[in-house]
Amino acid sequence: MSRLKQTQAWLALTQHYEATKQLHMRDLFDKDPTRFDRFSLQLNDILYDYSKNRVTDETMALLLALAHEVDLPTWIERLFNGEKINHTENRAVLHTALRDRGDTPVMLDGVDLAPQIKAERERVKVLARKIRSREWIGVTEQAITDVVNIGIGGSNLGPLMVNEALRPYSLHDLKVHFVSNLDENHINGTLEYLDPKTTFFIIASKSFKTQDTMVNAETARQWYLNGIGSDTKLHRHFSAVTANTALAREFGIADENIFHMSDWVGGRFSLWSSIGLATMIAIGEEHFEELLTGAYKVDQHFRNTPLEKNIPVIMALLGIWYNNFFDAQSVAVLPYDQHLHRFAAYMQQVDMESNGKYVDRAGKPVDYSTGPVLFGEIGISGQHAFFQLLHQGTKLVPADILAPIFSFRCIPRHHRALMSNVFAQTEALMRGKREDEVRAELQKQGMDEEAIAALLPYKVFPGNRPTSTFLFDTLTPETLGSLIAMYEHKVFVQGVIWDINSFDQWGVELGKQLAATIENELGDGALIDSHDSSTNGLINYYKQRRPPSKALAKS
Ligand code: G6Q
Repeated sequence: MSRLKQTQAWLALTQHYEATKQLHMRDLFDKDPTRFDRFSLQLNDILYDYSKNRVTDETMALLLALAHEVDLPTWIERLFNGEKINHTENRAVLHTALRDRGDTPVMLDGVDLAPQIKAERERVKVLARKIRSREWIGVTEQAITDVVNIGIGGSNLGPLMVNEALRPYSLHDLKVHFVSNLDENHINGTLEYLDPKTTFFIIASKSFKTQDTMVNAETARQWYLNGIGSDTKLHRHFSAVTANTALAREFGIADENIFHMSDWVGGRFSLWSSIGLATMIAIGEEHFEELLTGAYKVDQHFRNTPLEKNIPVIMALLGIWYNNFFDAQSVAVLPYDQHLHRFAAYMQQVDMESNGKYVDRAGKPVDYSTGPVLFGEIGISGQHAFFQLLHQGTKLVPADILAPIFSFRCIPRHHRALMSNVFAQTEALMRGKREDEVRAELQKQGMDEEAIAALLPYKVFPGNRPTSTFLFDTLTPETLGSLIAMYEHKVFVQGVIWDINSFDQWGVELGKQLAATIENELGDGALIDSHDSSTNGLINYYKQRRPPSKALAKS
């Protein structure tokens, strides 16, 4: 049996689960008018209400005991101190260093990282400033009107989400686009409306080897060459963010336009690094700094606050409670702020790529469930789609709700109606609707008893469905930075408890490897038999339907 399952706290939690699993939150609230006060925390303008969770004081005490038993405080220090906790890649995990506002040096292998982080950020700022101020001119001496970030995964989802979230802070006459999909429709659909003379590309790839990004980058270069007729001023239109300077140079990018990424920043945690170039161009350096400040404030909170008042720790422990004791398989992230419409997609990567692991730090298969399936959508849209399952399905889906007190333009009618949904949903998910309540409602509508009896079971809601609510004033860069960092640290804490390495991604690497082999096999018309019958069958069907002349459309 794993060490985790033998900890005192785990054993106690197992018993506690059996003893309390039938408790209904409705009763817990009825009995304790102070529940909201006791189970909510505030950090700057973010209120975190976790009172609508299936926990008692004892549950929280046992979960906190578990965190202590796995030595969480030491792990937090290891993270911030740059220990190589990503042991399968022999790397430190220092995205926190990128947003450090303190004076204490951030040491890695005896070197203070702060000066190099500052210097690289300064280079990014200079470029962003020039493009924003129209000082940066293209091949025909015209200013840049469109910036296209070509990248995928960690080199796309974070900046894309942030750019969407902070749209009100963006310049209106400078558009920033994101291309990630290898499907040509993505890049074609984007470039179709752009002019090569006024378009600037960022090739964002830590490795500068990812097939998706490199194929799109080559298409972009060809589009530029076709439009301009030569490559003489290519350096005015192409930049790279990468840890692989040699390959960026080989691609033809000028040294002054190559921005460095370090190996101690994982792709999914890299939006704070030079990968933020597209964000800085969109929102400007001051707002980018505010984003970093928001994350830094959470870093400080996470590092220095006792576990019982520590928001990321509480988020993580609640996740463990549902995942490992209630056997919940998924979690939902539901922002009620349109600007956060890519938040769940980004968090899906942060969470699932980090904690979707089945072996522990010692390389042994775990005997407990690890990372959940994270999904999400704008809450108000979800209400008209999948909330049915949240309310009446047979699965327990703990949900996070995120909502602003003020939206940007704040048309009162919109915001009041929106927020009434936020409060109503969390209340309904928690309380449910009992048989007697449904009956009374139907009687009031004048329905006869026979019809009521037939309809009753369908209209009963069991309730007891957990939600945690984040209310923040307005989605400013600082607030966004804080929210992202809370989730990042939640994922880290869960990885510590599950004893897994949250910072590698061998599953992603596998995908890259497999596609490279098969791409070669698609290069000619010969039928193949090197795979299983399904893969052979699919490949050969494809080849027969699409003869080599078309299949070879690689150029
Ligand atoms: C993130 C992952 C992965 C990665 C992409 C793109 O943590 O490692 O999503 O970001 O595969 O990789 P490159 O930036 O190297 O192109």
